[in-house]
Amino acid sequence: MSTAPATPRAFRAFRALFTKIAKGSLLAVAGAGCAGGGYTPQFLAPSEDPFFYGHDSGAFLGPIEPIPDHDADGNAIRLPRGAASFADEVIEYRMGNPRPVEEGRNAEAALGPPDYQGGPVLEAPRAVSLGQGGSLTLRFADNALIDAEGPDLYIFESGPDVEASFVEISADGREWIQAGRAGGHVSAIDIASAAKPGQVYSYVRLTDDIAQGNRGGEWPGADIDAVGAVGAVVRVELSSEVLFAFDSDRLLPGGVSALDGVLDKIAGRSPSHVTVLGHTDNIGEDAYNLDLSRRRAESVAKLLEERGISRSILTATGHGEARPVADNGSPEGRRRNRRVEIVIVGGD
Ligand SMILES: [Ca+2]
Ligand SMILES: [Ca+2]
Repeated sequence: MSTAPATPRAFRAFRALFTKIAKGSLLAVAGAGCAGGGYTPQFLAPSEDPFFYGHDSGAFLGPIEPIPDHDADGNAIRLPRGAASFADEVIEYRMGNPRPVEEGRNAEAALGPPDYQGGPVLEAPRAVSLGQGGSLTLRFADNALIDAEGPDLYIFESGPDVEASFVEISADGREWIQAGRAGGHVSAIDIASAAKPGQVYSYVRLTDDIAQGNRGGEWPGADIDAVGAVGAVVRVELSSEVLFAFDSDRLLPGGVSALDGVLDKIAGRSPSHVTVLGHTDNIGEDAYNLDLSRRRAESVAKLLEERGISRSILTATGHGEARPVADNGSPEGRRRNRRVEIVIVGGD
């Protein structure tokens, strides 16, 4: 990333451009001279309209006119879930050595849509620097990563220095699979050779390629602005307290309405697959928790079937306490872990 400050004039020009984009008055942004030009998240963030992103040799061109898909040269990116396509949670940030400057250490800057605009950090940082050899683990919460036709994952690496990172993916945050190397700037990764067929991945880990040396000055290592998943996957997590009575697999009336709410959200789509996953906290016996989570997933799947989702595209699985998303050491963490996850694939 650049450490040279942008001139006030250049910055004003950038700002005028982004205001136009934010108002939706400018759909096509031309200009290879606009290196580091960006995109303002207000543009599409409230909706789930497909997200299009133009780039040219890594220089962001901003949102472009919608086209049906990324073209043969990969010059435009289509993310069917719009702003929801991007990673939502930081799981772990391990700063490499040398470390980046203070303002490059905010790992949350890698969440949500790309918003790096070039120039100095004026307010909140818009990218996080990994530091040489450092790593960043992110989770997709309201979406997920699957292997579909073509590229499945986009890594938005920012700044004038092109810095590569290794990409690993995981379904549970514990077992990791090498998925490739993101060359820097906007990189596409096709997880086809790494992914198991039909598997849904929730975690991505990026590790700066230490072999490339320190090319980033005060921002050593890859500078991550955003990580987007291409697949049209909707993930909903419902609290077990809302769905079921204590220790029971029988749906409460409130649970039925919560599930009807989920069905309303996907009305009109024709998903290719719906997976229901039950999870518990770590209180009690493993085997008991596994069985309870399975029975609960099955109850939810049954209701979905009653509501018209074909059994042939439904899978119900329980993971017991094996896939926590929060620390079981606190009541709040345990409450988050007691959940049913519904993963709806396809039908964008
Ligand atoms: Ca997301
Ligand atoms: Ca693929």
